[in-house]
Amino acid sequence: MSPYTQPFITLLGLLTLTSAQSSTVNTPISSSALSSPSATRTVSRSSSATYSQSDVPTGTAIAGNYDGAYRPQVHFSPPQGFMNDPNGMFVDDNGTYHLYYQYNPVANVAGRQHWGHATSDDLYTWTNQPIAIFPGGPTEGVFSGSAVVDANNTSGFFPNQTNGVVAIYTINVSENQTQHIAYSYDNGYSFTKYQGNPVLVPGGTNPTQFRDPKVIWHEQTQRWIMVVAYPIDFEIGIFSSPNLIDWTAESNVSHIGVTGLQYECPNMVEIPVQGGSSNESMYLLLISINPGAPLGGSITEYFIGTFNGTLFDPLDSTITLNWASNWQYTNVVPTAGDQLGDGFRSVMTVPRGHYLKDLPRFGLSLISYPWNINSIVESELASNDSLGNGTVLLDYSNVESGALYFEANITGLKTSDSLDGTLNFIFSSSVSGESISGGTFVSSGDVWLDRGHTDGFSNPFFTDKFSATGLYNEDDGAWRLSGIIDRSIIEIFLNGGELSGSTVFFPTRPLDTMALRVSGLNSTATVSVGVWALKAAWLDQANVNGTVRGNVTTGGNSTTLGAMRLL
Ligand SMILES: *[C@@H]1O[C@H](CO)[C@@H](O)[C@H](O)[C@H]1NC(C)=O
Ligand SMILES: *[C@@H]1O[C@H](CO)[C@@H](O)[C@H](O)[C@H]1NC(C)=O
Ligand SMILES: *[C@@H]1O[C@H](CO)[C@@H](O)[C@H](O)[C@H]1NC(C)=O
Ligand SMILES: *[C@@H]1O[C@H](CO)[C@@H](O)[C@H](O)[C@H]1NC(C)=O
Ligand SMILES: *[C@@H]1O[C@H](CO)[C@@H](O)[C@H](O)[C@H]1NC(C)=O
Ligand SMILES: *[C@@H]1O[C@H](CO)[C@@H](O)[C@H](O)[C@H]1NC(C)=O
Ligand SMILES: *[C@@H]1O[C@H](CO)[C@@H](O)[C@H](O)[C@H]1NC(C)=O
Ligand SMILES: *[C@@H]1O[C@H](CO)[C@@H](O)[C@H](O)[C@H]1NC(C)=O
Ligand SMILES: *[C@@H]1O[C@H](CO)[C@@H](O)[C@H](O)[C@H]1NC(C)=O
Ligand SMILES: *[C@@H]1O[C@H](CO)[C@@H](O)[C@H](O)[C@H]1NC(C)=O
Ligand SMILES: *[C@@H]1O[C@H](CO)[C@@H](O)[C@H](O)[C@H]1NC(C)=O
Ligand SMILES: CC(=O)N[C@H]1CO[C@H](CO)[C@@H](O)[C@@H]1O
Repeated sequence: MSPYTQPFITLLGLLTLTSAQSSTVNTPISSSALSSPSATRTVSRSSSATYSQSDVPTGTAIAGNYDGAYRPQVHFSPPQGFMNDPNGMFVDDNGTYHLYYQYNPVANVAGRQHWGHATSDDLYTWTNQPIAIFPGGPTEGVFSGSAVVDANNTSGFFPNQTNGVVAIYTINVSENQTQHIAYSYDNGYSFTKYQGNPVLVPGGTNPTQFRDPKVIWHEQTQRWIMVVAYPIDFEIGIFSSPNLIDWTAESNVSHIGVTGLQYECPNMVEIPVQGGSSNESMYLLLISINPGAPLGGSITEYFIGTFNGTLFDPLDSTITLNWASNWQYTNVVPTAGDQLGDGFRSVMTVPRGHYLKDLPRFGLSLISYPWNINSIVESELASNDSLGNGTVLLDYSNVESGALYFEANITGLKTSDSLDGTLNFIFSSSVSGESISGGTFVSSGDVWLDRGHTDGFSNPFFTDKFSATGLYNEDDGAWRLSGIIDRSIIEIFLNGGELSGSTVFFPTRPLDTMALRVSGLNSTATVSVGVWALKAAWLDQANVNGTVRGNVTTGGNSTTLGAMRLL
């Protein structure tokens, strides 16, 4: 029985460039022998207590108002308070996806970190669950980590079941960061902390900088593998364990790629290669850097390699969810109102499917496309399969979600001589004229996004414009752009995800008009366009007051947030 754990990556950054910009760092993993930082298991027993502050509810989901102008309808955002990294996604044996996330339920800025929890059957429609992991005391933060299904009871925590879940996470105190585990008998809804925590403590000279463990099962060596960051040493530690409790240092990956100021949230996943021999797959090591990205702020970069040359049974496509924000301004974006409960902060991207593809010039590259987007489509708004040079104009003010998916394919292209013209889109407000625009120049391969014409937020780090360059592949004879816009976030994908970018934006009035224009195409080319309204996955769950209550079947604790105030 093989556990099906879903990898997560933490995306710090408004624009994820998953091909061109990262090609310079697209190098094989080089594992060097363990150098300075090291870690050992401690035998000291620390508190396994769960400390819940009086203003943080236990045993009940926090309700949220999902009816705001900035509330995305097919993207995950927390009921209230502040969210950052996704943590420990996995699928339980019921087929339900579990998302945990870095969550401060008591303020609209990062601070008192818990593991928030939500579940979904389709990754677009979410049910908020009670907070899953609480700190052990007032000075502790439960930082990022991951979760695995211990199907074989390697830990010994699960004598009677094959669906036991173990969460592995960082406990942050001002003196140090250590790795802890907690186990769940009920498919990941509630956790018991391990009595022998911590299971891994920092060595070296920076005890306060050792975090974000990501654990996978390594079939070939029949043991658990953890990647964990030594952020300011620019090292990723690789550890192994037979039981999730005792960890042995294996190797370090040092100073690869763009280092920024810190390495964070490493992730290692196995990923299929498209067009390779049927069982071919490789390992992908992802590292978030913060700040110091080429486009400003924080990004995730990836490295493709083998992990001792092993091949697994092919997995289903890798799916990731990403935090769509940026540490340089995430604590101040205008989605939260004055008081806790008026709004929320931070949004995850839509789920993305991934595979590796050998692209001309770039070589093996990570492809990212919106996963199963058709499952959340409500209706078709426009369709034209012979647009040529022309415009699709659309008033979508009556779409309840305010969320659209669109595709535009230019086909019939031949040699690079035939690459001419532009394909542009603009979403605007019929009231204020504010807009988000973007598009692609077919001849140069450039793709761009501009959020500068929205007036709801301004900040020196809130970059106006983004661009990247894709490459035409003659074998495809096509140039494709698709995207999702959802009230305050837009995600675009070039050529099925060879390049992708996500950006948040904050107009003072809702955007309600779409125009998609094609001009200057070669006469051999044709254009097909489709635009679809997406469901209001959150509002469909709301009561008459727009409140989404989450899982209310758990009973337990009825602490309410009525008296809470912004800290
Ligand atoms: C599994 O799904 C069924 C049907 O939705 C539900 O009744 C049951 O509570 C779920 N079990 C767990 C452990 O979540
Ligand atoms: C569980 O045991 C089976 C049989 O020994 C093995 O193939 C599999 O890799 C193990 N998986 C985990 C997660 O322990
Ligand atoms: C699970 O592990 C515990 C502790 O090692 C052991 O007592 C129990 O028998 C194991 N259960 C199974 C089903 O292997
Ligand atoms: C496992 O089952 C045994 C026998 O029914 C029971 O005594 C024990 O409490 C169970 N353990 C857990 C962790 O549920
Ligand atoms: C980390 O700091 C805590 C609180 O000050 C202390 O009790 C603990 O021993 C420290 N752990 C390590 C491994 O240094
Ligand atoms: C259109 O494309 C063809 C190649 O298919 C090329 O020979 C021709 O010059 C192009 N026309 C223009 C006006 O660029
Ligand atoms: C598009 O416009 C260009 C000139 O701007 C023209 O050469 C071309 O034939 C037109 N293409 C189509 C498909 O109508
Ligand atoms: C665009 O191309 C993709 C990939 O071939 C295809 O799946 C999709 O249906 C096309 N969309 C439109 C609107 O033609
Ligand atoms: C909606 O809000 C009104 C006014 O605050 C309140 O009386 C009513 O109980 C609420 N309805 C629900 C279903 O919460
Ligand atoms: C609510 O939580 C319980 C566990 O506490 C779980 O069994 C159940 O499936 C959840 N229901 C929904 C709708 O998520
Ligand atoms: C309910 O909350 C109180 C205060 O936070 C806590 O002491 C108690 O253990 C909780 N009960 C349950 C069942 O979670
Ligand atoms: C588990 C395993 O086979 N590890 C090997 C991975 O490759 C290095 C370098 O060849 C070996 O030293 C390890 O023993």
